[in-house]
Amino acid sequence: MIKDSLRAQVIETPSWAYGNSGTRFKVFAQRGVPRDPFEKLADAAQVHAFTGVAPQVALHIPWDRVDDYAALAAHASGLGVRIGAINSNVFQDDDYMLGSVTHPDARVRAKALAHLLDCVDIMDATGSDTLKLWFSDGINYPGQDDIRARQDRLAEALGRVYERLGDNQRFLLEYKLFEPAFYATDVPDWGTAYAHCLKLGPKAQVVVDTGHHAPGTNIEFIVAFLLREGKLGGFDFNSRFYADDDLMAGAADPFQLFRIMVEVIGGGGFTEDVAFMLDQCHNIEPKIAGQIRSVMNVQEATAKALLVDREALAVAQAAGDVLGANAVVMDAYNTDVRPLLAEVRTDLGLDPDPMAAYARSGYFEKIAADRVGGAQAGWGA
Ligand code: AOS
Ligand code: ZN
Ligand code: ZN
Repeated sequence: MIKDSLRAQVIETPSWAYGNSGTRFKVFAQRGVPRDPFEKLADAAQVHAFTGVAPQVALHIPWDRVDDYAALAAHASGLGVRIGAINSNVFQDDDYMLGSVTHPDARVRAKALAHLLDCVDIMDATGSDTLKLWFSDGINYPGQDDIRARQDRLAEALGRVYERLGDNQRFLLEYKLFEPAFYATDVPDWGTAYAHCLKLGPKAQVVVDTGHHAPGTNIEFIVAFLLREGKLGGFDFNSRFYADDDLMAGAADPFQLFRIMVEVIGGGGFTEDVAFMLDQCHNIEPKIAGQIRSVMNVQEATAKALLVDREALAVAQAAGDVLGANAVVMDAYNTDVRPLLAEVRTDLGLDPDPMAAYARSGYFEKIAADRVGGAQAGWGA
C-alpha cells in the first residue's frame, strides 16, 4: 500500500546542513546555528519530529569530531534519531593539495588512508553501517600526474578500507565530474566508481549525488543500471541549476527527482539498502526549515512515483503504445499528492503541515536566543 511505503521511508539529513555554509565568496552567518555536533543532532531531531521520516543523521569527520562517539550516538538516541553515514574528509588539509589517496607521495596517501580507517572506527563506536567516500582528488593540467598510476593508488586505498569493514558495514563511493580538480578527477563518473566497487565485492556500492553530473545527464538511467547490478548504495539528494549547487532537493527540477524515484521503485530499490540522503547547504534560507522542505520534496516525488500504475504501464509498453505508456507516467507526476502526504502525517500522529507546525513551535526563536557564536558547517571553514 502506498501509504505504508511513505510511512516507512527513511530520509537521512546531513549534520553540515545545520551549520553555516556559503560559497567561496561569502559565508553568511545565521542566528541560532549549532555550536557543536550535539546541537546539530538536536536540530536534525526537529526535522524528524515534524516529518516523521528523517530519523537518521549523517556525520562528517572532522567537522563533527568529538571525544566520545558512543556518547554522541547515545545523545542522538535520546533525541529520537540515530547516526547515519559517516562522511570522510580527505580534502581540507594542506597535505592534500595534490590529492589524498591518489597523491604521488606515499606519506600523504598513508595519512589519508589512516583517516578513512579512523572513520570505520567511528562507525563501530556510533553503530553506523555506512561509510561515504568522496575524493576531491584529481589534476588540473594535462601531464600533471599519471592518470593510470592514480587509479592504481585509488584501488589500493579502497581495498584497504574494504578489508577493514565489519560484516554489517559497507562503503559508498561517490563520484563527481569536476571540482575542485578541473582537468581530470580521479572518480569522475559512475562507471569509474562502479568498476572499483565491482572488483571489491558486495560491501562496496556507488552513491549518486544528483548534483555531480554534466548538464543533461540522464541520472535515472544510471539509477536503473546500478540497481540492476546491485550496486546502487544510495543518493546524495540536492538540486542544481548549473553545477554542484547543493540547493534543496526537488527545488530546481522536481520532475527529475520523480523520474529518479520511478526507477528506484521500479528496480526494487525502495528498501533500507538504498539510502536516501540529503547533501545540501542552506546558504541563505533558514536551515531547519530548509531541511523540512527538502524532506517533503523527496516525499512528494516518492509518492508520485509510487502512484505510477505499473500494470497499465506494462500493458502499454508491451503493446508498443508510446503515448499511452508516457501518459501513465505523466498522470502520476501530475497528481497532487499533498493531501495523501497530509493523511500519512496525520496517521503518524503528526501535524499535516510540517512547515507551519515547525514555525509555530518556537524552536527557532529559542535557539536564536540561546546559541551565540554558532559554528560553520565546514564548507566555509
Ligand atoms: C562533495 O561535493 C560531495 O557532494 C560530498 O558528498 C559532500 O558534500 C561532502 O562529503 C560533505 O560531507
Ligand atoms: Zn555528495
Ligand atoms: Zn557535492
